[in-house]
Amino acid sequence: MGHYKSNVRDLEFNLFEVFKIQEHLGKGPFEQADEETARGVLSELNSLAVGPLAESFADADRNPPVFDPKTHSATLPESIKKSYQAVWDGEWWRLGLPNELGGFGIPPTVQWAAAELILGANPAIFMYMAGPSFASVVHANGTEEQRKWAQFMIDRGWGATMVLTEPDAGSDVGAGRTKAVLQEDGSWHLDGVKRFITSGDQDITENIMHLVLARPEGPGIEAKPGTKGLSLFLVPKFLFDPETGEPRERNGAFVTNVEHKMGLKVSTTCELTFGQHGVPAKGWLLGEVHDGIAQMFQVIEYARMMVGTKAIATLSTGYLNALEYAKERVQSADLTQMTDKTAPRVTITHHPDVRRLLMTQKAYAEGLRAVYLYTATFQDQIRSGEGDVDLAERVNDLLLPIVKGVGSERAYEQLAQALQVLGGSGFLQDYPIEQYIRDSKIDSLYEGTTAIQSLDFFFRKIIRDKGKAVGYLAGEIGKFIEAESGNGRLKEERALLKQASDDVQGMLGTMIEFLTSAQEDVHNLYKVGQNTVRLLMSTGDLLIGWLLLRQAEVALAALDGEPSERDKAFYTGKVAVASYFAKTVLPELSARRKVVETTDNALMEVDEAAF
Ligand code: ST9
Ligand code: FAD
Repeated sequence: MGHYKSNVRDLEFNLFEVFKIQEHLGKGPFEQADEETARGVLSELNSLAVGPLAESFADADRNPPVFDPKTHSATLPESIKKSYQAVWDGEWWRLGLPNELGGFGIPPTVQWAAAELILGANPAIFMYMAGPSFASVVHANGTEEQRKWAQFMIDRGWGATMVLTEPDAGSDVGAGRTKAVLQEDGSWHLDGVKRFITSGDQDITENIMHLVLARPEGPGIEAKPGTKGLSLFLVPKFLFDPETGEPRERNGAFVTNVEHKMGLKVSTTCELTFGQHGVPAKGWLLGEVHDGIAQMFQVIEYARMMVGTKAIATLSTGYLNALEYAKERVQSADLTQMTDKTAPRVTITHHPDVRRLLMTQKAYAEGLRAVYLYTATFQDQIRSGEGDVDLAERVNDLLLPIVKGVGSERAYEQLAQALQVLGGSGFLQDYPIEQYIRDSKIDSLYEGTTAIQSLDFFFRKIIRDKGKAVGYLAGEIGKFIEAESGNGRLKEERALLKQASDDVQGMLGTMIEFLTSAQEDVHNLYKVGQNTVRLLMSTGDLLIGWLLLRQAEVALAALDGEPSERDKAFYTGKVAVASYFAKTVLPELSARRKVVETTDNALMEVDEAAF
């Protein structure tokens, strides 16, 4: 058996029993897909994920890509190339494509469930497959000629990158200085150095299309500061025949370093230098508009969802690996017999603390899976155009920083607990968890750090949205609290959920007061800034608590029927984990609310030297 332990049962439970996506299948843009197709996709991809994709996971970590500075090229280990080929040959990259570009007509919910399987087995493979997905952004924003290029990217299986970051422009993308100078033939010459570019070079695709943010310069072009002065340029690694896409001479975008990293080693992270090696770096403005940051956010939104799903996928396999170990590891006597030195030794699942560790991991792994799939239900709605699409877009936007920010933070935290279950063995490379921890740390950093997610959540997704999306969510949670279903067995949990919902609304109310009072004293903004991550994480816990309880309600109804023995255990686990989370995690929100309400600016007044 490979390292990857998937959880298709839970994916299908969410899709078909909780969110009931089958009601929207077989019509509109999802005409080609029915429930059987969706289940078939997950089943086939699962075989690939636990087999050929997982196979290269450890090897590619121990034998990372090799960079040759003379040729500016990165060579990947053979093992990952084999895995990549397996998923490519199965045409799984079509899953993420719109129908008009050759997609399968599968809704985003099923796409993300499928993505979890690849991301959990070997996340770098998913990232190397960016070409077709990024091509759909080129297609949506490009000129007629560029739409043809998008088709080359798909048909010829090119790689693709998103190129924002510079040494002095990380979170602050608007500080970027790379420039693009307009040429007489309408193309642009780029000049500058970008860093940390994922998949910046590799030797698995014939060409790479870099999507680059740069400052345009030319007659009549107004220079604007910050992100609004950036445009998006298409910069291929090799120039190509405009009719056939056949690669020609090398373009002047050269990889000048590949970073040595803590984890996710097989995914190349590159310094990319434009126009500084004697060959101009030719680029083409995407579309006709100077709207680079908005265009790039079409890629970023997808990538943020991807990063959150990656983190959650890794937590899930980490938990399942820890669980398997705990069921077999015999150590110590049962606590009730601790004074009897001759008492039989038991498996560690008997110890209350190991149960605490495992149940908390289960809660976050399954609760966060429900969060990302719930988010994807709004993407389904946006795609199908059913109902209030404007609201669906707002709710999707609100939930993205939770999927990405909370998903990545909780996954890393809980993976450390998964390792703890294995004791000293967890520290060894004989087990996959140490690599999971190294590979998942990046998720709270790239695609906007957690702090950036939290600022986006509060200022853009709540305040600028005038509370529409957050109001909708609060209403949905409120409806669940008021409802009676669950055989009256979820009464105590509903009361705990109500308190948690009040606490999050209390935190938000206080932060809005801080924001309002900043009109009199601008320093009150610091009180907001001290609490945005706290609000993001607390809203995440509230959503997890709510969705786990919704699952428990479905599970209780199923238990009233005649489930199989296996399903009985599954549904019983659903009720147990929801109740555990409501009783042990949700009450913590009251303390966090108090922290928000009593925030002063003492922290900001501490002299730097005193830290
Ligand atoms: C990175 C890459 O880290 C990591 C790995 C990527 C790997 C990709 C692989 C993908 C794989 C795909 C494979 C598919 C395979 C399929 C197989 C299927 C089975 N939402 O607030 P303002 C826009 S990349 C939307 O003033 P500042 C908006 O246009 C590096 N738009 O910002 C706005 O204008 P307006 C990632 C947003 O103060 C404009 O920006 N780096 C949003 O100027 C200005 O907004 C980062 O993420 C939003 N949430 O700049 C940077 N926010 O207001 C992090 C802004 O008029 N830093 N816009 O609408 C930030 O996000 C900053 O907040 C900032 C601030 C740069 C936006
Ligand atoms: P900084 O922005 O310097 O942040 C340092 C710390 O300060 C963080 O804790 C941050 O949260 C905090 N901070 C910064 N500003 C604020 C603020 N306003 N409020 C509160 N806290 C703040 N970039 C690309 O363009 N394309 C890629 O493909 C890509 N892939 C990557 C792959 C890897 C492995 C890595 C490590 C990075 C990658 N990046 C990529 C870059 C990545 O997106 C940035 O590293 C990230 O956005 C953070 O920027 P930074 O590293 O400069 O950190």
